[in-house]
Amino acid sequence: MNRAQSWEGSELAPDIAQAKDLADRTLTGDRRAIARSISLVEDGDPLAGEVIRLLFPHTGRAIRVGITGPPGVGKSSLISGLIKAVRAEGRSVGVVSVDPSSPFTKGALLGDRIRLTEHFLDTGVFIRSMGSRGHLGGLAETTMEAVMVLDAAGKDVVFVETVGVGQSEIEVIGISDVIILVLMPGSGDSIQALKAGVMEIPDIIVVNKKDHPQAEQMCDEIGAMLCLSAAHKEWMPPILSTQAQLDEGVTELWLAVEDYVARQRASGELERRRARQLEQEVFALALQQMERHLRREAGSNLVLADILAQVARREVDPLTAQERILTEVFGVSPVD
Ligand SMILES: Nc1nc2c(ncn2[C@@H]2O[C@H](COP(=O)(O)OP(=O)(O)OP(=O)(O)O)[C@@H](O)[C@H]2O)c(=O)[nH]1
Ligand SMILES: [Mg+2]
Repeated sequence: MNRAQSWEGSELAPDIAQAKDLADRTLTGDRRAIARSISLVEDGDPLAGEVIRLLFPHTGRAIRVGITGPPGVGKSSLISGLIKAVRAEGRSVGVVSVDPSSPFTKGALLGDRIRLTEHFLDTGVFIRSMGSRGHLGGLAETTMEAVMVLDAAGKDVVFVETVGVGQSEIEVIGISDVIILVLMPGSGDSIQALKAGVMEIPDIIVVNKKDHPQAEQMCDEIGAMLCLSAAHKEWMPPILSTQAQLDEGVTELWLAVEDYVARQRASGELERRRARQLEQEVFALALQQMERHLRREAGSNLVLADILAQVARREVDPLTAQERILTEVFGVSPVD
């Protein structure tokens, strides 16, 4: 029984009614409603869950483009150019720009303000920056939900910008239909990204700042690395060079994105990728819940407490304990 049904009388509970009103307005593309929905998500407000529940059936339309790469390579500048390309096709745009290092980004980052400023008055564009505060589920969760809000609100294309060298790109993988890795010549971070085995991640690689003298060399190096690391893969990411400040190469980049998504859609891989991502999300949430369950039981379940005490006395090893917890406490058999 959901909460709406459990509310006595014919009227919905006030918070449910509020969530419904907000979701309805978000679905019409109302800017203030979108902003409010994302704020709820960001704050981990209990109402957010209800809003997302209502919005979820309306998601799955937007193309989600993840843009990742080391700090300062030109991700925001590229997004600004890409927005122009998408708007020229008459399509609407959402941008979620994630800065894991900053807890203070509500509103917009100063840099992005400057970079994306020309789009702020365009009602077909919604831009939002997010920091790392709030939410138990973490930034990946918050970002995913923010993207869902924009998707449900009817944005045709949603760009997600994340800064990263190495690990933090992983976050964008679970929420993108296509991933663009941006690197730049002559930067230690970019070289480090190459070394860190990040090449497995992107569907498209961009070497931005092609006005830099070492740009061509960088493209060659990446090409060589790709040949080594991605030879076995079905898809060899194209390497494009751009000069984001002048919007050079950006139209070509947008065409590459559209081409990639069209291929994925035609082969059925887009649907499979989305299904895998959602499965991942469901499992992550279920695991969180199971962990909470286990910790709660540890305080009250006598069998579990006894097993833990035996481990503490070193009479039972952790592996055996774990097997016994599954069978004796939860009544399920361990899986190899
Ligand atoms: N020379 C040159 N500079 C560029 C180019 N593209 C962007 N820049 C500059 O590089 C700097 C960083 O650009 P951003 O677009 O903010 O880069 P970013 O990757 O979004 O940066 P963070 O979000 O801070 O990681 C800015 O000063 C840009 O003006 C380019 O093609 N050539
Ligand atoms: Mg940026």
